[in-house]
Parts: sequence; C-alpha cells; structure tokens
Amino acid sequence: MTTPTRRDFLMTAAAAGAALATTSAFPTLALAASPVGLPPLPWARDALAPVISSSTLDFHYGKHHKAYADKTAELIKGTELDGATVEAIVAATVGKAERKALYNNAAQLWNHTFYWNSLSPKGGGKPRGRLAELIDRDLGGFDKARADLATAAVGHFGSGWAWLVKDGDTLAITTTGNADSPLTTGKTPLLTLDVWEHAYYIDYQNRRADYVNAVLDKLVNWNFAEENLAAGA
Ligand code: MN3
Repeated sequence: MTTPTRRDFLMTAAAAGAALATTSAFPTLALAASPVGLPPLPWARDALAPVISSSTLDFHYGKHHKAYADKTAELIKGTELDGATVEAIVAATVGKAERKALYNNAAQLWNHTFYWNSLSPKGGGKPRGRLAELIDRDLGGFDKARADLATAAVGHFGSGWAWLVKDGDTLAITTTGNADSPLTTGKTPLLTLDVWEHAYYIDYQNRRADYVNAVLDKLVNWNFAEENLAAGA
C-alpha cells in the first residue's frame, strides 16, 4: 500500500462521516483504529527510570495524557463523532477552526499513545533490517540520522514533536508544533519524541538536550519504528 497523499487523507476524512465507528483514516499504521480513551502504558510506570522517572509519568501520562483523553470523550459526546476512532476524529477536525479544541485534544491523545510506544525499557541501540537500510540510503547512515533527529528535537522552538517519518518512499526527520502530527500531511510516522516541556522538566529542568540524548541512547524503540515501516509499506 502506498503512503496516503494529503488528497487521499482529506477524501478519507470526508468519507469517514459515513462509517465513523469503524473507519480509520490511517489504515496503514501499526496503531491505526485507536478507540477514544486512555490506553494502558506498554511498560510499568517505573520501567523507564532513571531516563524518564515515574514522577514524570505520573504527570505526563496520569494527568496530561488522561486530560486529552477525557476532554476528547467529553467533546464528542452526542455529536456525529461519538464512537469514532481517534484517527477518524483527527481527520474530521483538522483545519476546522470551530473544532480546534477537539482536534487539539484528539491529536494529543494520539500523539502520546504513539510516543509511549516509541519508548522501551529495552530501547536504544540501532535499528535493523529494512529500516537500517533505508536510514543508510535516505538519511546518511545511523550516526547522522541520530544526530539529525537530536538536532531537530532540541532545536524545535516551543512545544511540539520530533518525528522519524516515511514521506512517500523516502525516510525523513521532521518536527511539528503543539498538537500537530505528520498524519495530517500524508506522511507515515515511524517514531516520535515529545519535546513539550512537560515531557522533561521534572527530570531535566531546562536541559532538553540531555533528555533527548538520554532517550535516544537508552529508550528509543526502533522495533516500533520497524513495525510502522512494515505496516505502512
Ligand atoms: Mn506530552
């Protein structure tokens, strides 16, 4: 299956109105068709320490992520989007000023679930297989790709996200601001790093670079990126 273009995305979003409960706008992703609600973390809350402490997760997952999930559920209640997947809600609300609050909360609900899966207590190391081959081909090899991802994450101004994506047939590193994600521009997300201050301030205060480098060294889940690459291929 090819990566959806923006036109495909918008058409899918429009079509989503007909069958919102079952249609995902992003069928190629490993995490497609996410129900509204707070999903369980994929590891124990203290499993990422000391790189990311359980105190950070108490707030980041237990307060921030939960609030995005709760607010999304509240905002869809009694609307035509009640029962829709998170992906379909993002698709149906992106770019619509009157639905900005729902878009922001649903997109942040999705982004955080994707972020938790981008981390693993057994992470770090290097990607393998086809992902490693594409990193060599498109991003100048692992060391350069890792450095460029760190530079993008550290250098992003303000709140947002750094991503490894597949853009058409090519891997790329990109960032998005606030709640935005590559989903809505037709790119396939493979991996993300949250660079909102709430992701690192308890553990690293203002030292975003220390957080980013520690995550890339110890937690980044290349297996998840490989799964997304395989699912979106
Ligand atoms: Mn966050």
